Amino acid sequence: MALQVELIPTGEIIRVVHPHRPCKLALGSDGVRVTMESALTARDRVGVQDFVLLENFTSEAAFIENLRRRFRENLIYTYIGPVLVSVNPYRDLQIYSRQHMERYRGVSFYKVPPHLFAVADTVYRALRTERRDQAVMISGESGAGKTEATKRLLQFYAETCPAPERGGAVRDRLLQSNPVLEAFGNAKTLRNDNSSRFGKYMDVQFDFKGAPVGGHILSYLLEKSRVVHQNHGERNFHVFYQLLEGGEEETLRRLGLERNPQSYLYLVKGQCAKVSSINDKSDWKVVRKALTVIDFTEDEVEDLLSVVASVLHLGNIHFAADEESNAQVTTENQLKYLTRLLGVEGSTLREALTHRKIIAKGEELLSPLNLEQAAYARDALSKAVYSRTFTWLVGKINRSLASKDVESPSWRSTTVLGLLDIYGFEVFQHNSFEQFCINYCNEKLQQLFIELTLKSEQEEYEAEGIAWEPVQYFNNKIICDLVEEKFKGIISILDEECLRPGEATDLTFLEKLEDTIKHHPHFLTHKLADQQTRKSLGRGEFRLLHYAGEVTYSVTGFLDKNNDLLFRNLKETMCSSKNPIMGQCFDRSELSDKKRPETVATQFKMSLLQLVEILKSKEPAYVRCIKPNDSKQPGRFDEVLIRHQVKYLGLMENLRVRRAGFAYRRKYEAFLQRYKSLCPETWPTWAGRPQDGVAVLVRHLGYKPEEYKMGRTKIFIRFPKTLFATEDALEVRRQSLATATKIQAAWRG
Ligand code: AD9
Ligand code: MG
Repeated sequence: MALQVELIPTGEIIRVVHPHRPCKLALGSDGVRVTMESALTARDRVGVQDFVLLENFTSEAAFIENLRRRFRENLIYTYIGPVLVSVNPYRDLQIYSRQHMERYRGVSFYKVPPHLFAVADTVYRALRTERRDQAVMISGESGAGKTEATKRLLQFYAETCPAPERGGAVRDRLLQSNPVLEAFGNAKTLRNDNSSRFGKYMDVQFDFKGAPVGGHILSYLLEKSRVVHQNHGERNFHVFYQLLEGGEEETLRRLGLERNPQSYLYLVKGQCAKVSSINDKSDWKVVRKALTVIDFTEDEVEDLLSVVASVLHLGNIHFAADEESNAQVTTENQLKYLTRLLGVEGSTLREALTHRKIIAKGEELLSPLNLEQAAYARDALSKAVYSRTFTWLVGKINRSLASKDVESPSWRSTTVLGLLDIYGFEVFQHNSFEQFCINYCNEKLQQLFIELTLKSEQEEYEAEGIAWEPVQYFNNKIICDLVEEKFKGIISILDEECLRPGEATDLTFLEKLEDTIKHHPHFLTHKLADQQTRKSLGRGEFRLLHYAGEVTYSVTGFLDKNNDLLFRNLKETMCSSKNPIMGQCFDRSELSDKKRPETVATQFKMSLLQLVEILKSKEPAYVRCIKPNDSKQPGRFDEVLIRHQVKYLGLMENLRVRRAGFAYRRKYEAFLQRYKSLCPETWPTWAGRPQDGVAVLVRHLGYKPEEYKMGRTKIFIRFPKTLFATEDALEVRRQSLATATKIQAAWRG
C-alpha cells in the first residue's frame, strides 16, 4: 500500500496521506515521530479479525457490532481462535480465485486475513505433516452458505493439491459428484433457492504425497415428503425441472413427458416452477455431463431418467370411487408409461395401487383401498422410489469415487479429510417430524462442538504446562438425552407407539410423552404448561427448549412419518421391476424379513451416533455460517436475525471458552519473528532460544506479569489490549521508517 507524503510547511507538522489511515507526523530533531491513530482507526472501521481480541468479549452487542463493521467492508470472515465465522455476502466477492488460493497456501493462519482458504490450507497441512485425519464441520442455518463453503473447499483441494500418480480422474469426480447430488437432493425453498434437503458428510482420501485419490459420501435423511408436496413458493427437487427444461425432445418422448412443469401435479403445489436465479436448462447440461464423469453409462442414465419420469407419472395417477367406494385408477395413459418405464406388469401395479395385501394366518387377503388410502399408497410409493433412488445414487457415486488403488501399499497410508455439510437448526411457523430430526441432529453436533472445543482448550493448556481454569458452560446433553434415551426418550416413546398399529395415534403418542417425561426443564405441552404459557401451545403440540431456543412441534404425522410404511404389494411390485435401478433399490429379502425394519427416527439416531464417532476420530475444524438477511440480498445486515444465529450457533459460548484464560497465544518463534524489531536486544537477530528472546522482548515492552504467561512452546496473552499496544507500536515503527525513507528521498530530490 503506497504511503503518500505531503510536505506542508506548517511548523513541524507534516500531513501524511495514507489511502485508509489518517495519521499525523511530527518532525523532531531526533528523527521522525508519528502520532498515530492509524491502527486504532482501522480497527474502528473494520473491526477485529478475531473475536477473542474484543475488549468486551462477553457482550453480544460488541460481537455483533464487530460482525457488522466487517460485513460493511465486505470482510465476511472472522475468527474465534481457530473457528471461522462466515457471513453470506449474497454477492460474488471475487475472493475464491486461483490467486487467492495461492495466497493462502503454506502461509500461517494469522499472517493473512481470515479466509476459508486459510482453514482449507491449515487443515491440509495438518493432514500432511501430522498425518492425522481431519474433519471440517460446516454449520449454520438454511441459506447461510454451508454448501457454497463445502464446494469452495473441494475446489481448493482439487486445484492446489498435487495430482495422484494414477487415477487423476478422481479430482473431477469429486467435483462433479456435486451437481448430480444437488440436482437430486436440493430444491428451492422459501429460505434458499438451492437448499440441500439432505445432510452430507464427504471424506476425501489423500495419498502419502498429499494427492486426492478417492472419496466417500454419507448422506442423511433426505426430505422425501417434498416429492409429493411443496409449500407455497417452494419447488420439488431440481432434477424434475431440469429434465423437463433441458431434456432433448427424443428423451422426453421416450419418457412420455411434456415440457411444461404445470402438467405435473407433483410440480405445481408450490406454484413457482420458474425461479429467476435458476437456469434449469443449463443446469441440466452440467448434470448430464457430470453423470458421465462419475461413470454412468448411457444405459444407466436412461434407467435413472426412467425412474425420475415415473415419479412424475405416479403423481398424475388419479383415482375414482366405484359404487362400493373403492378406488379405481382412471388415468390409463400414466399407468401405461409407468408400466414401461418401471418394467412392471400393468395389472400388478394397478392392483397394488388400489389394494392392500394382508397376510393373515398364512393366507393372503386383498383388501380394497378407498380414495384417500389409494392416494396415500401412491404417494408413499413415489417417496420410496425417489428416496431409494437417491440412496442408490450416493452408492453409485461412491463406487466411482472409490480409490482404484486399494491394493497398493500407498493406500494403506492414506489420510482422510472429512467435510460435513448438514442442515442447520430449523424453526418454522409449523414444525413437524422433519424439524424434530434436524434439530436433534443439531443438538448432537453442538454437544460435540462444545465438548471438542473445551477439550482442545484444556489439552492445549495442559500441554503448555499452564493451569487450566475451568469454564462454566451450558451442556446440552440433557436435551440430547431427552430425545434419545432408551425407554424414556422421545424417540423410544414414539417407536413404542409405532408398534401399536390401529390403536396408537399421534395424540396417544403425545399423551405418552406427557406421562413419561412430565417435569423436564426442556419439555412442555399444553397440559404440563402453566396458565400463562398454555396460551401459546396447541393441544396437539409439544415444545422443546433447545440450546438454540424454543421450538414447538405439532405431533400430526409423527407416527406415519416414523413408520414410513409402504404396503407389501407395492413393495412386491417394485421387486419385480425390470428397471435395474429399482431392482437394486427393492430387494426381495425385504419381503421375507420377519423383523420389523427400524423406524425412521431410530435409523437417524443410529446414523448420527455413527457420524459423531467418525467426527470424534478426526481432528476437527469449524466453519460457522451466518445468514445476514431473509431476503437473499447483498449488503443487508438484519441484526435480529443475526443475533438469533449467534445465539444458537453457540458463538458467545465458544468465545467465552476460548477467552476463558487468554485472548491470544502464539508460538515463541512466530511471536519473536513478528515483534523482534521493537526491542534493541532482539533486533535484528536473537541468537538464543526463541522463548528467552520473547522473555526479553516482553520485558522491554513493559508487559506486566498478570498480562501474560509463558508456556512450553507458546506465549499466552491474557488481554487484547496488551497485544493491541504491541501491534500499534509495530505499526508506528513501520510507518515512521517508511515516512523517513520518503522524506529523505524527497529532500534529496
Ligand atoms: V441449506 O441449509 O442447504 O438450505 P446452505 O447450504 O447453508 O443452505 P448455500 O451454501 O446454498 O446455503 O448458500 C445459499 C446461497 O447464498 C448460494 O446459492 C449463494 O447464492 C449465496 N452464497 C452463499 N455463500 C456465498 C459466498 N461465500 N459468496 C457468495 C454466497 N454467495
Ligand atoms: Mg446447503
